[in-house]
Amino acid sequence: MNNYEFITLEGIEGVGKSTAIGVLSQVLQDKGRDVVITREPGGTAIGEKVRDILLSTQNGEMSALSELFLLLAARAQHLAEVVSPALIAGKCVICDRFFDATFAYQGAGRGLDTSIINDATGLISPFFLPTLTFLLDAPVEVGFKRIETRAETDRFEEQNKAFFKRVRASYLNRAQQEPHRFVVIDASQSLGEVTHKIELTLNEKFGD
Ligand code: Z5A
Repeated sequence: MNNYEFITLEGIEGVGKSTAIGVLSQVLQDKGRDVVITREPGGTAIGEKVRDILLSTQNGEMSALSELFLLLAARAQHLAEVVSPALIAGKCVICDRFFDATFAYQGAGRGLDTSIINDATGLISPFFLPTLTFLLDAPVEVGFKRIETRAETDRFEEQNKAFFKRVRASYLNRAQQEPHRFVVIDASQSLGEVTHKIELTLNEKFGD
């Protein structure tokens, strides 16, 4: 049994992670938790600069390995500066994406071998692993539709449907491998239904 609370949200683009984080945070604060909301890549001044590099469409020539190491550099900083201190202080950390995204995007999406990702991830020795992961799952077409009106797309959003289908399949596979950690929510449902499912899960796991 873990004595810390580290909650992550995962899913392909447009499934509603940012929206769900607001709900999660409110429910947990109502339960008396001191909540820290953060994200990857990012969450620190250095990490946000790395995020800009990763997301910029100017960097189309970036190799999959460079992408991996930039993400991990941002994560090492994030763990040291934000996640670990908050968890040690007894706070509840809610993070928009974490290491599952690396296996889904850089592994299944970009085609990097899982052993490379495992080895590289091991180098930053994440002491704290997520205790609960919400996978907001929806068909790629649903995610694409929800973000189609955005004025600008980033370097990941420029990938085709086949890329995101591989990413989605990888997430579902990871959820199947670790059913005790993952809660899969059908994100193609209405916002009200998604919110309700999140609230039910939190009440079940953290008490009413
Ligand atoms: N990345 C990576 O490759 N490897 C890694 O290890 C990590 C990250 C950590 C940035 O992530 C990129 O980093 C990401 C993978 C890569 N790229 N992609 N794709 P990000 O999380 O910042 O980017 P994102 O996934 O593109 O976020 P997003 O597009 O903002 O999606 P979202 O947060 O899941 O969706 P949202 O903004 O909450 O909702 C989208 C719209 O849908 C919005 O108008 C909502 O009002 C609406 N919405 C939400 N839920 C519903 C429901 N249920 N019904 C109807 N409408 C809804």
